[in-house]
Order: sequence, then structure tokens, then C-alpha cells
Amino acid sequence: MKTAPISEELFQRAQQFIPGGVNSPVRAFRAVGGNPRFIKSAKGAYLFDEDGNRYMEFINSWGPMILGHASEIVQEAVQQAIPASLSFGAPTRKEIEIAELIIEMVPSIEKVRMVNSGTEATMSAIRVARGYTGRDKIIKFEGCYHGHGDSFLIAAGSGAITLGVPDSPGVTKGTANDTLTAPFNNLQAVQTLAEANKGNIAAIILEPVPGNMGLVIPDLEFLQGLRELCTKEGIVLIFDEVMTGFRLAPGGAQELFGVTPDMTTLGKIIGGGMPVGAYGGKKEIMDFVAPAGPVYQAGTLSGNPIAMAAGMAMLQYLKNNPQVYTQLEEATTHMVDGMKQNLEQLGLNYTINHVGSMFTLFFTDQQVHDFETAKTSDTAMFGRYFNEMLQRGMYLAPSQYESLFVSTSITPDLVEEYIKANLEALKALQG
Ligand code: KE4
Repeated sequence: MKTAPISEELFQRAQQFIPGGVNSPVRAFRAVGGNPRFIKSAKGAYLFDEDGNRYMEFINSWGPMILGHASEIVQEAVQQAIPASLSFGAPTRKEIEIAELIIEMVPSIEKVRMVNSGTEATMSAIRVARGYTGRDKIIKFEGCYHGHGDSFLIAAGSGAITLGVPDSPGVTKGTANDTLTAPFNNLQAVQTLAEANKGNIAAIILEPVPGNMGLVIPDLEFLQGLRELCTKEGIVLIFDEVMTGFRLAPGGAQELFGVTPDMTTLGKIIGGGMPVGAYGGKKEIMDFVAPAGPVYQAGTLSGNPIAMAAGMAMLQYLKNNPQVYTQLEEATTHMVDGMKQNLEQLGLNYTINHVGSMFTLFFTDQQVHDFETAKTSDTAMFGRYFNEMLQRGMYLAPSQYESLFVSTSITPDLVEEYIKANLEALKALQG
């Protein structure tokens, strides 16, 4: 039995000074029960909590740690950058180099602006799209999460749905009126919205492969249909690849599915674990961004030299070692096949969605292709499963509505350990 008395004590103390005891809601274990583990260190495939427990982990810090924790490649780059001071607030050579690298890896991006989070990236991208088109409304999809910007906390996924606030208080009616929503994978619904708001939609923003309602696989015709609609109607198509960028392929989901957006938002992996986001796209759109153009966006620590060093090391490695993606696909397929065998052995017909090194086990017998079908999952059963896995040293996202991530540290022997724990945990649920 893995006990965590120090984490429990720290959580009590944290709640006195930090809302909910955490600096991001989904970390609080609210949806799964019990106390969050306070992590002391991590290396490779493992997290180590304050009580000395070791967990094989599949959150990867919600995506960034694709090379496993404390990767020498990134650690070395940061250690080399530190002596030159942590921040200048002035342009640096490294910001040009990472911009050139991003543009080389994601060809739809002709110019890019660095920011400090995925939220900043998406907030900025829709402001630019509105400035460029002169239009007000945006379309997003139910269950997609684009960070905590007001325009996106409408039918939002991730922690918002986990905590039951997909439409957060504090978002004004005016803001909400400019955000239209449609079911993911439903092109007809989008066409109807576009027709009813002809000439007034600035952008359609989506996770091309949603990870924030659990993992959902896009229909290729849906993505292609959005591209055609946006081209026809002069709407800016924004792929929010904060999660999928550099995760599913060097060029992200747009490379994997062969559909080209007008703008792309990035985060997570791009910083190698440091706080970095970015937005970019066609030159004619990005030249609307200040000081080149009139749309204002700024940031004290944008392009921070330490964060750029970490991101540069991460992206260069991924660009120069594309075999990483085959390795990740193979390891994840091995895990998913093992779980499917376990489910069959136990007579359970839960659904598993998988793309590249992302996957979700949904506690529902329905195929999950949008928010409504994702919400048929038995979240209480998921919570029990989460804790059975935690007791067996497997650290999963503490929410049914999240994708899990596989890092290069997950070797075949660790996959076998995971499959064994999955079988034992599923059996324990039937006990
Ligand atoms: P950040 O502001 O958290 O860096 O990025 C927001 C964001 C934007 N777009 C997508 C597709 C995202 O997945 C995210 C953030 N993802 C969540 C995990 N589902 C972050 C974890 C958290 O909120 O603590």
C-alpha cells in the first residue's frame, strides 16, 4: 500500500495559502478523490513524491516531457545558458534561431511570436484573427480546451469539464456572445453556424486532435471540410497544437493529417518543460501583430533566454531524430494492445482512443468521437481505476477528460509492467 502522509500534510498547508492548494485546478485530484502527491523530483519515466514513492508516469507534465524527465539534452542546454543571466527583456540571437527552427518544422508558419503559455498563444491568435478580418465572432468546439482565456471558457474541456464548469463564472455575456460552439467532427453544424453568421466569423479554432475531452480522433473529411469552408468564407483557420505540436510528428497534427491551417498555436514541448508558448501563421496575418501592425500583444518574459535554450535543445533533438516518433508509436501501440487484451480477458468493452503517443481509456462502451460521447464515461469508475493504478505505482492524469502521453523513457519492459498493473487494477474494480 503506497501511503503519502507527507503529501497529505503539505496539501493541508497548501490549501491555506493557494486556492485549492494547487496552481492549476486539475492537479488537485478533485475528480478522482484522495490527496494529490507532492512531487520532489523526476527522472526518465519516473516521478518521486515527498514520501519517497516512485511512480511510472504518463502525464509528461501535461505534454512537454516527451523525452522523459530531466533529459540530459535539455538540462545541459539550460545549465549552459544560466551564467549569462536569466532575462534581458531585449532581443537575442536565440529567439531568431528558434523562430527559424519552428518555421522549418511547421511549414504553414511563416512568422511566429513567442509568448509564455498556451493560453497566451491562443488568446493572441484570436485577437490577431479578429484584427486581420475585422470580424468579431469565433467558432470553437464543445470539449476542446484552449487555455483559460475568457473567449474559450465556453463548453471548455480539460479541467473546466473535470470540475463541472465548462462555462466559467466571470466570463461576460458580451464575450460569450462572440464565441459560437459546435460539436467536434460535425461539419454540418459548423456550416450552419457559418451561414447564419455570414461575414462575421473571424476564426474557427480547434484542437486538430482533441486531448482535452480525453483523446478524440478527427475525421479527415471534417478537417478538410473546415479548411474548405474557411478558404471560401475568409475565416482564419487556427489549429491549436499546444498539445499535438511536436508530439504527433515534427510538424504536429497538421503534418500527420495533411491539412494546413492559417495560424497555429504551440506550447508544452516547445519549451522543453520551461514556460513557453507561441503563435504563428501566414506572413500576411502575422504582420498585423505589433509593432509590425496594429494588433497589440506583449510580454515581459517572452523569448526568455533560458526558456529558449531549453526549447531549442528539445526541438533540435526532435528534428534531428525523427525515429523518436516511430519509437513512441510502437510503445504506445504495445500498451494499447495490451490493454485491449486485458479488457477482452475480463469481458469489459471500454473504449480506447489512440494516436501516436497519446491515448485515453474511456470507461464507456460507446465509441468516443465528440464531447457528448466522451461524457457517457463513468467518471466514478475512472476515479476508482485511477487510484488502483496509483497504488500500483502508475501515475495517470487525474481526470477521465485528459489524454495520456508516452515518453521515450517508456521502454518495452516498462510497457509490460504497465499492462500488468492495468489488468490488476481492472480486476480490482470488479471485486
Ligand atoms: P497553458 O496555458 O496551460 O500552457 O496551455 C493551455 C492549452 C491550450 N491549448 C491546448 C490544446 C491545451 O491542451 C492547453 C493546456 N492543456 C492542459 C492539459 N489538458 C494543461 C494542464 C492544466 O491546465 O494544468
